[in-house]
Formats: sequence, C-alpha cells, structure tokens
Amino acid sequence: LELESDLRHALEQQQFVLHYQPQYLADGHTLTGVEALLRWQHPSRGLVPPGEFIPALEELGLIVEVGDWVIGEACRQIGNWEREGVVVPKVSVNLSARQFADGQLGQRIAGILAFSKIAPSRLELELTESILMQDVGGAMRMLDALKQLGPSIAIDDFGTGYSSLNYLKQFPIDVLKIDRSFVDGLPEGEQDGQIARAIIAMAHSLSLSVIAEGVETQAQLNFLREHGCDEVQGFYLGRPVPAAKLKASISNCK
Ligand code: G
Ligand code: G
Ligand code: MN
Ligand code: NA
Repeated sequence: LELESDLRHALEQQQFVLHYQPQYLADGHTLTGVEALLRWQHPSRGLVPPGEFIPALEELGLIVEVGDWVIGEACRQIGNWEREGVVVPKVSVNLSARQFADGQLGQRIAGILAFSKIAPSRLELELTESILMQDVGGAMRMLDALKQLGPSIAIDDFGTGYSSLNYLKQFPIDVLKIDRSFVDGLPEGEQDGQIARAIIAMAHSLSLSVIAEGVETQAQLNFLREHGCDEVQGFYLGRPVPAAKLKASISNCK
C-alpha cells in the first residue's frame, strides 16, 4: 500500500507538523493554552488532515512512535515560545488508544519532559472516555502514573462516550472537554443547551474544569460564559495554526 510506505517515511523525512489551536478563559481574551493537532505535509498531496492518516498510523502501530514525536515537539515548542516572549501557559496533546495501552508510555513521557526541560505541569494529555472505559483498572493505574509525572489530564469529546460517573469521580482527571456536537446547537437548541449546562454542573461538582470545543459564534461564546463554562476553544476564537503564526492569532483574539 502506498499510504503505508509513505507513512513509514514521513517521520524520518520530517513531514509531520503540529498546528496549535488557542484555548481561552470564557472571557475570550485570556489565553490558557493551546491544543497541538497533528498534520502531514505530504510532498505531493499537500497538507493531509489527521482523519485521513491517524487511523492508518494506529493500525500500523506507528502511532506510538509518532505520538512520542508529537509530545516532544509540543514540549519543545513551549520552550521556543518562552524564549520568544510568547506566553503560552500550556500545551495539550491528544493520545490514541494504542499509545495509552503501551506500558512504556509513562517512562517515555518522563524522558521527553526531562529532555525538554519544561515544567511538567505545562503539558496536558487528552484522552477520550472510550479509551478510559475499555479497561478501567488499567486506565486508573496508567492515569495515576501519568499524573505523578506532572501533566494535567483532560477528557476529550466528553458526552459522546459512556463514562460511568463513579469512575469519573475516581480517575485523577482535571478537565472535561464538552464535545463540539453539543456546542453546535447553542444557544437556541434546547437539548444542546441542557446537555452543555449539565456537563458544566457535573464538572464543577467533581471539582473539574470544563472547556467547550467547537465554538464558532459569539452567541455560543456568550451562552457558555453565562452558564459558567471555564474555557473555550474553536474557530471563532482561533483556528489551528502553525507555531510561527500563533502570536499573530492570539493578538487578534475576540
Ligand atoms: O485537527 P482535526 O480536527 O482534523 O483532528 C481530527 C482528529 O484527529 C481529532 O479527533 C483529533 O483529536 C485527532 N488528532 C489530532 N492530532 C492528533 C495527535 O497528535 N494524536 C492523536 N492520537 N490524535 C490526534
Ligand atoms: O477530537 P478533537 O477534539 O481532538 O478534535 C479537534 C479537531 O476539531 C481539530 O482537528 C480541529 O481542527 C477541529 N476544530 C477545532 N475547532 C473547531 C470548530 O470551531 N469547529 C469545527 N467544526 N471543528 C473544530
Ligand atoms: Mn482533542
Ligand atoms: Na474533541
């Protein structure tokens, strides 16, 4: 398969890049961090979005190696911004099921953090509910080990999976990310509004912070702010951009 051999070469040929999407307090002004999103700069196909190659990376088992690169690059970039005087408090990276299932993940993240010399609390790890619920005992041990290293833990796409509240309470997590499918219908959609409010209330009752993703309009931002959502992320506030463009993006924020 052409895709497979292309992907096998992509890492060594340095064709992967990270784009960064800003995250703000619900005031829409105070930058709290960025989410790192993987892209593939293919020599002939151009910029390939992750949906078209991450599943293949997973199947080929290459996601572990590429995932290490993502975490290392994100940490390196935090250091770069610091030297350039761009204040980016933290960077979140997405972890796939295969990475999380790899018993060496903790050791590898510890090594990456030590090498990059950033404060470990400036790294956030995003996992979906389904990854955590596949093997609750194993997930609990892995999360405990990862938390000990210093990064914060966010549950991505929250509300689309099937978390048990009992486990949510026990997992050492810090942040719930309201899935953008619930933000879509705001502010008019009654169901989406109720779901968003329920997630915000639940997060706060568990002492978790809550961020809404997929915010595309001022009206959505207003709704989320008025209902106590802590942070926001979405095209309205800033699209994912290459590192070099982040400074311009955050100075144009709403
Ligand atoms: O950037 P975009 O919205 O197209 O991302 C599509 C999907 O790819 C999202 O579910 C996102 O979480 C995932 N994704 C983006 N970057 C990474 C990455 O570095 N690692 C993993 N495992 N998934 C990623
Ligand atoms: O699954 P995850 O939440 O990691 O997916 C992140 C993806 O969502 C990224 O690929 C990013 O491009 C996309 N995204 C970010 N903000 C918005 C938005 O406001 N609207 C839409 N439709 N997609 C968004
Ligand atoms: Mn994510
Ligand atoms: Na998401």
